Amino acid sequence: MVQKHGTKELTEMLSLVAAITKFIYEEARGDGLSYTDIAKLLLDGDFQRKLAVAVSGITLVDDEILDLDGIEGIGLARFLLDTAEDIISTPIAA
Ligand SMILES: [Ca+2]
Ligand SMILES: [Ca+2]
Repeated sequence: MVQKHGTKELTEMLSLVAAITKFIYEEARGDGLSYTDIAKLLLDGDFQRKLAVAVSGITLVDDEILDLDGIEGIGLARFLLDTAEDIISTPIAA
């Protein structure tokens, strides 16, 4: 019996990608993305935590993808849809 993996590490990785995407999207819709913006993001405590969480256990992501089942796939799809909705519905900065 192959060991069953959940989607914890994969979800953490997707959360990081989502946070970066949201940041770029907001900046692009605001005053544009600059090196200062990127520096600010990299120094942000919340972002650093997300990054650390995503990087830790990164070697397990492959295993999680390889044994994704239907329920997990639906859960991830839902997570991505919710994330996309959150990003798109963010008001444009004044
Ligand atoms: Ca900016
Ligand atoms: Ca992780």
